[in-house]
Amino acid sequence: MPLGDLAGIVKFKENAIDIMMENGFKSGFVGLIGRTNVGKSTFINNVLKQKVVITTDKAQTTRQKINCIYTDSHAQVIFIDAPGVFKPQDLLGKKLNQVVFEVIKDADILLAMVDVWAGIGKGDLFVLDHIKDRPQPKILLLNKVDRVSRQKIAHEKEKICCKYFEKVIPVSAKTGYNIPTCLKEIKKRLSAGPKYFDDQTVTDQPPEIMVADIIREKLASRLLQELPHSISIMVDISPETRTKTGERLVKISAEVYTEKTSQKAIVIGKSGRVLKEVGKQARKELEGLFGCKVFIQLWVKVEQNWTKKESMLKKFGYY
Ligand SMILES: Nc1nc2c(ncn2[C@@H]2O[C@H](COP(=O)(O)OP(=O)(O)OP(=O)(O)O)[C@@H](O)[C@H]2O)c(=O)[nH]1
Ligand SMILES: [Mg+2]
Repeated sequence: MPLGDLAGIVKFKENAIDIMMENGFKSGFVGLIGRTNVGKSTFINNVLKQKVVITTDKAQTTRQKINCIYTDSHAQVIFIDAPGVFKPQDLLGKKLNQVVFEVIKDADILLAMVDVWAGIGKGDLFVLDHIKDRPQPKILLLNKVDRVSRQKIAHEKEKICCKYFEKVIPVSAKTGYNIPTCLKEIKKRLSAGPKYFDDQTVTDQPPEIMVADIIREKLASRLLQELPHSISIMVDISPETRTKTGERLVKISAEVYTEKTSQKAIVIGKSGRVLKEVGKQARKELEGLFGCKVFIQLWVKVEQNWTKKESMLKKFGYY
């Protein structure tokens, strides 16, 4: 990081501490913890009222700890979107679970989430068991209540030892039901603290990760259950240029890695149809994100068994 930026951050933090002293400003890090697919990332997007993290109906969509920032005049809540806990089948799966345990250890408040529509299973109980003795304040969210009856919610709740949680809140991450209540309960439990990020910042993800995730999301929706787990994407963003007609243009080159040659063929699709459609959808969303024209080139590569290789996980940024 250039020294100029660093000095700016130090100065910014001093200012933030002044705000805290004057106004009783509160802030803190809230870890979202749960089995894969329960709706953690959907919940964060709804809290922030914009899409900040990707969501899919496939397992282990989230692959990094991602800070997502909610700010109002009284508080700043930094939600840590974590990977979902899942029985690991390979080194990638193990690594993602490790990330969850780091978040459980480091967050100021723990927000555990279960999916009452799918029902509480062994995976949920495993997660809840790991956080039950943690010293942080803990809130339990019963998600996807838009899809179930009151009786079903009560039935699922009985499977959980709720006494470890200061609050149990039925929510719908999709419709926004009870999200204001969640925010109120979280803010009550925050300590006085600085504004770590300015009011406009909603995430601290590098653009390369956001772009790679958006492409992975579009691809995952077109692939069958296990295949999205075998995909990793590396992105290069060129400095902004201009189109022939003078419009701002960002050029993106993305390498889509699969684990097997057979998977490469599926990702490309018949006559390149899958890849073409993924590129089109991703470009549309990225033009909204960057606020300018976007040109994407997608290259599909095979890296045999990368999910089982430490060196490859490092290359792809999972370490
Ligand atoms: N009906 C309904 N569907 C939801 C709700 N919340 C999430 N979903 C759906 O559940 C699926 C998984 O959502 P995600 O937000 O990606 O889940 P996640 O917990 O972040 O998953 P991982 O990143 O894999 O851990 C998506 O298809 C969402 O649209 C909800 O409240 N109601
Ligand atoms: Mg997620």
